[in-house]
Amino acid sequence: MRDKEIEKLIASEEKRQTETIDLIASENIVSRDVREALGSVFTNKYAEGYPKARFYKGNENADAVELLAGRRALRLFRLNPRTWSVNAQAYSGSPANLAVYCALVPQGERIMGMRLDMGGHLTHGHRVSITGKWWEQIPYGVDQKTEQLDYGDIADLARREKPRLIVAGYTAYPRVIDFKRLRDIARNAGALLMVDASHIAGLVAGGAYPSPFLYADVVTMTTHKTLRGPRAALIFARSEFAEAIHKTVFPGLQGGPHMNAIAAIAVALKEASERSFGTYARQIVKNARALSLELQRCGLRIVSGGTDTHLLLVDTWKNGVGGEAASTNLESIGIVTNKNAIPFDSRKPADPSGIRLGTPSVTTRGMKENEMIQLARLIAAGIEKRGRSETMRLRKAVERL
Ligand code: DSN
Repeated sequence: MRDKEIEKLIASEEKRQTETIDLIASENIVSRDVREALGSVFTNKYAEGYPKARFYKGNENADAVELLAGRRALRLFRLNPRTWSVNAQAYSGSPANLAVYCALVPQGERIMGMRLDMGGHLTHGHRVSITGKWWEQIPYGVDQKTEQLDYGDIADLARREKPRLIVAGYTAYPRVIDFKRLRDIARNAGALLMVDASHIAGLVAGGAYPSPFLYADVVTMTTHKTLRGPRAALIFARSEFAEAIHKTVFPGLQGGPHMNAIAAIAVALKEASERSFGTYARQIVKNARALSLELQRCGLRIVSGGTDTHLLLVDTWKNGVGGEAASTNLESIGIVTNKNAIPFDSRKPADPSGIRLGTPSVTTRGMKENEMIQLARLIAAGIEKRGRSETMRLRKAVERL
C-alpha cells in the first residue's frame, strides 16, 4: 500500500483482532472471499436503478451480481420467489428499517417497537432516532420478573394503541421469540408485523433459531452479524409490499447501490447455505449457553436466567460493578465487550448495569464449550479492577486462549 499511515493502522487493527477475544454480539469475522468481493472492482461502478433497469451503462456484471444475490437470499431462507421479494441495496440496517417504515407507515402514525433499554434498537422508534420523530413509538418491554416478552401485555398494548406496524427482533434479547403469537397480535390490532432479524439472521439460516418468515410481512436484516457477511442489509417483503419498498430504497432514500457490498453479500449467502454453516450456527448457541452456565457458576447473574441465542446479558451491577467499568476492565485483559442496559435498569445509558456478550466471533475462531468455560472464568475474574500484575496474568491467559 502506498498510504503508509493507513497501512499501519490496518496492520495494527489486524493485530488487535488477533490478540484479543471479541465478544461483541453483533460482530463477526468474515471470510477472505467476502473481503475480496468487498475490495473488488465493483467498488468502481455506479448502478442506480435495479437489474435491467439502470440509469447508467456498463452494468451487465452488476446486474448479474444483484440478481444472484437475490436468488441466493430467497433460496437460503426457503422463500418462494412468487410470494417474496428481496432488496439488497439498503446500505445497512438503519436505512433498511427506515425504508420499510417510509414505504408502509404514513408519517405521524404509530409504530410499536421494543424499548431501547429493554433490548430494542434505536430505529425501532426511539425518540432520538428519526424513526421516533417521524412516527410515534408505542414502546413495549419485557416482564419485570421473567425478563422475557409477556405476550399478553403486548397484545393488550397493541389492542389499545392500534399501531400500524409492530417491530419484533431485537439487539439484546437472549430468548426465542414467538413470531406466531406476535403475528396474531398484529393481525388482531390491524397492524403489519416487521421482524428485524439482524441479530438472528445467521442462526435462522443455519436452523438454530425459529424462522420469522412464516409469520412476518417484512423481514429486515443486516448481513454482518451472525450471517457473517459484509456490513450491509437485506429487506425481504411479501409481494404486495415489495414495490413500495423497492421504490423507497431507490430513488426514495438512496442513490447508487454499493455493488461491491452486494457482491460480498452474495458470497456470504453462498457460504451460509453450506452444511458447515448449520454446524457453525448451532455451535454459536451451544457456546453462548456454556458461557452463560459457567458465568452463573462463577457467581454472576444472567438476565432472564440464560440464553437461547448467540447473546447473553450479564448484570454486573449485582456484583457492584457498572457496565462501563466492567467493559473497560475486561478490555484491559483483552476481552472486548459492550456495556449494555438491562431490563428496568436503574442506571444511566452511559454507565448502565450490565454488559452484553455474544459468541459469533469466537465460534468462527473455532472455540467450543471447553473454551467457553475458560473464557467465563477469565471474565468473572476480569470484571473487577485488578492490580497490574494480576491484569498482566489474565491478559496472557486471554492471549493464549
Ligand atoms: N449496533 C448493533 C448492535 O450492536 O446490536 C445494532 O445496530
